[in-house]
Parts: sequence; structure tokens; C-alpha cells
Amino acid sequence: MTRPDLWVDQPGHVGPARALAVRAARAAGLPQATVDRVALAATELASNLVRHAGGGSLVAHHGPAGMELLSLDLGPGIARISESMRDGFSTAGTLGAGLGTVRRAADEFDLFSLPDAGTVVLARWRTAERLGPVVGAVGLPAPGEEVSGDAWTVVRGAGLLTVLVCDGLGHGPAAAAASRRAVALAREHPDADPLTLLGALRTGLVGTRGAAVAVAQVHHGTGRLRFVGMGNVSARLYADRTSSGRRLVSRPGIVGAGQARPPVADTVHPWGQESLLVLATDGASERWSLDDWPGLTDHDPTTVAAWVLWHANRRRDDVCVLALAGARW
Ligand SMILES: [Mn+2]
Repeated sequence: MTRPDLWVDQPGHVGPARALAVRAARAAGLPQATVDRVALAATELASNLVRHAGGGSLVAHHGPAGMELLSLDLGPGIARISESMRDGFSTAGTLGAGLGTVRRAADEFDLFSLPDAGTVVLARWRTAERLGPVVGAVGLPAPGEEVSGDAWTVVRGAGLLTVLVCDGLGHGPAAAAASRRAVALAREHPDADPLTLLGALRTGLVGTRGAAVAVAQVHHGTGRLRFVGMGNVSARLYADRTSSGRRLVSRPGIVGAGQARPPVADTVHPWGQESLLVLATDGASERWSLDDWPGLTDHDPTTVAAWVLWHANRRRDDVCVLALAGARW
């Protein structure tokens, strides 16, 4: 296992960034012609990080809808996005040229940028159908670790979709083992309601380090989201784009540790095409607000998750952010 991210701030980092992307593309099972497109996009994104952003991270991973490359920086932002997309266009202080190449190389492309706050670029090669609500998720291991103890999964049942974010206690391989078990159990129970799934996790994680877990579930067509959480995974629900978020409350405790009192019920919330749910492990600070980033919620849920992760990351623990969006996306 190797980290999914690489810091890129000098020309010598471009080759390793391309190699990271190629490994992820092969691991995702993409055909060679597509792997070549991923390599091209990674080269352009890494070169842009060196030339225009003062450095940043390139992330290559398998997301809910496909293999994804993310370029994350805290640079000056792209002042004129439409012009920067034209081949050959570049000015000092912008991410500049090459983004047109990335857009053509990818199946899906997204970019969000704010002046003096940075830029997230997303390139995706689809490996999964998009049905109903869509999900973006990004996770990074703690500094110095190769694997993350945080994990996410998306499970489709009959007429419903369940998302899980899980933080294995501590970090490193033992934390990763706990969260891997949680993900496997969620996949074995695609039709379980959140409370039933949490019960299965409380039993199934005994013998591991234990974990903090949040589970949300949308039943297609009902206009409702069900939520249950135990331990320190934060959840914020935005009923629509104009509403301020509300925090969904988790019960304190460690899933798998046994002694804590479990939640007695899940909670039910309105859910519509314009709704957004953001789940984040405690590797992310809770001191962020979508209001500080106007326009972000118009973007792909993966871009939303990556932006929140990048700007809220405490950079001392594993971190994972998942964004679940209503069907409008
Ligand atoms: Mn943690």
C-alpha cells in the first residue's frame, strides 16, 4: 500500500506524480488507452502545481463513480477560468495552461477556485453508473502513514442508497483493519436500515480497535434521509443550497468497544434534489462553513468533499470527507 497523494512543488515531482496516477488507474482496472489518458492528465496537473500554484497535492484514487485525479493547492486561484481552459493561455498567477488537455483526457472534469484560497481540479474516468443521489469522497492517511484508518463506502440496496464514514481508533494498519471490517459489513447488509447496520457493526467490530461510525441512508422517492452515528464523525445537512447547515448528532462512544450505550433510534430528515450532506472524520476541523466558499455547492460532490478536506484538514490525523448530494447533480 502506498499513500494516494503526493506533494508536488518542483519539476522532479512530476514523474512520480504520473507514476502514482498510473498505479491508481491500473488498480481501478482501466484499459491501457485510458491509463495513458490518466498519465497525460497527471502530467499536466502536476506541472501546473509546480509552475503556477507554488506547490500542492496530487491525489489519485478510486472514488464512488470512478478513478479520480484531484489537484489541490492553496495558491492564488484562477482569476479567469474560461480563458485558462484554452490551450496555450497562461499568465503569471494563474493555474494556467494545460487544463484544456486535462478536460479532454478525462471522462468528467470539474474545477473550483477562489482568489487567494486555492484551487481544486477534478478529473474522473468513470467505472460506475450514477444513479439517484451521487457521492464524492476523499480520504488521506495521517502524515507519515501509508494507509488511512478512516474509510468510506457507498452501498446500493433495493430503492435505497447507504453511505458510511468510519474512523478506526488511532491511525495506521490496526485502525485501517477496523475500518475495513466496517466497510465489509456495510456491503454485506445493503438493505439494512441505519440502526440495524450500526447493530451489526457493534458486534462485528469486537476484536478490532473499534471505530467511530456515521451512517446515512436515502430511500429514493421518499424525500427522507435517515442518519445514525456513534463516535466522532461529524455530519452536516443542508436541506437546500440556501439553508445554513445543521449538525446531525452522534452518540458518544466507540463502535465495537461494547460498553457504551448505543443509539436507540436513527433520526429522519427532509431530503430533496437540492440537499447536501457532508460527513467528516475528526482529522478535519469542525471550524468551516460552506458560506465562506460561495459557489462550491454548485460543483461535483467529489470537488465539494475535496475542498472541505483540503481546507479543514488538521494535518495530524487520518482524514476523510464524504459529500452526498441530491439527485439534481
Ligand atoms: Mn481520527
